[in-house]
Amino acid sequence: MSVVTPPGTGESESHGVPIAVASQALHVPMPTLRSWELRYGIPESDRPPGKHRRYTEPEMHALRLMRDEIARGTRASVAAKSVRTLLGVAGPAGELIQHLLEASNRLDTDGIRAQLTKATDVLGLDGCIDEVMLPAMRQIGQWWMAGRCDLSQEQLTTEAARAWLDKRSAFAPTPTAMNPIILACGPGDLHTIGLEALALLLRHRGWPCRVLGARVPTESLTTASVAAGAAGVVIVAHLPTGRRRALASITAVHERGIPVFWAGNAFSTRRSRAQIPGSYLGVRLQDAADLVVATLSRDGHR
Ligand code: B12
Repeated sequence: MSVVTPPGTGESESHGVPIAVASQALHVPMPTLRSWELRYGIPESDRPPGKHRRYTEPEMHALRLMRDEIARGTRASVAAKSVRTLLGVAGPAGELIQHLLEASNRLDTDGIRAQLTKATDVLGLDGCIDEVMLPAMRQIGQWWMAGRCDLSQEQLTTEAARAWLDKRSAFAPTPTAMNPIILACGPGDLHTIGLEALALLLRHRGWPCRVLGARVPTESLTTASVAAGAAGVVIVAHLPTGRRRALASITAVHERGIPVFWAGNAFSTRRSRAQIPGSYLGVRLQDAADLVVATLSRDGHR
């Protein structure tokens, strides 16, 4: 597993520091450090824990994250899960996610938006969305489930991300395609971020987009799609309970002869994707945007 290494702190050397030094540097008792490794695998190590254990800088980083999570009141088992999520992201994205989550913890909307802008500068727009924004949202979801953050923090973070997407969309390049792509949540679904993020990526690929947003009834979707002369329609459903109604929308759009694309956790299993007209967009938004563009361009919509 690759880890994010923060700027050197002088706490460790290249071969690592003994547990006593790690304990002193982190202000965490030695037995606690041993228990984190034994019970939760933080940090991950091939070596058996013992008195000759030495902590390298990436391992110190993992321990620092664990210490800070627990200090915020998270149970050790949940903290370990969060640390593993953060460390699973390689390169600068891990650090950007961490800073975004810190801004979220401070309820700092400007800070959240600033981290997204920074992520775009570092990773490009596609990278910002797939490697920073969505993983950060998943982490917030995990915290919310564990009772580690409340609904207001989740909502504030969501709204900050949506405002950032909206602002970026206003400055997207002039479209080069004629007919718009319509994007809508399934009739039962409120989860719009993936949809709004995809619209931004499509706009940056030259496509005009109309985002209809949350809980779009099947009839409204088909009426709007026909009226706008839609080149294609994207439907997203997160909740398995909303799958049936989303499927009705997909089928209705397909029956109007409009290319239809769909995504979301409601279609996460192979079985849930069987015998649905149109194209499944997968899980990475940049790949989804490329697939939509390739399909519509091939079909002569550009
Ligand atoms: C923000 C949020 C909300 C906000 C949404 C605001 C908004 N405008 O979007 C609000 C507060 C409204 C909300 C409400 C609810 N939510 Co909510 N929410 C979230 C949260 C934290 C982030 C959602 C998000 O944008 N994720 C980013 C997405 C894109 O990531 P992802 O889920 O991993 O998606 C992957 C794929 O599914 C796919 N994908 C998903 N969307 C798209 C879109 C496109 C275009 C493409 C190509 C791919 C794609 O690609 C992703 C990458 O791997 C998630 C946590 C999470 N893990 O995501 C919960 C989560 C989705 N919510 C959940 C639940 C249960 C609810 C509620 C039922 C809670 C309640 N009891 O009221 C309601 C349902 C309301 C409704 N009818 O839809 C569950 C869903 C569990 C399930 N599978 O059934 C989650 C997973 C949290 C959890 N762990 O329990 N939620």
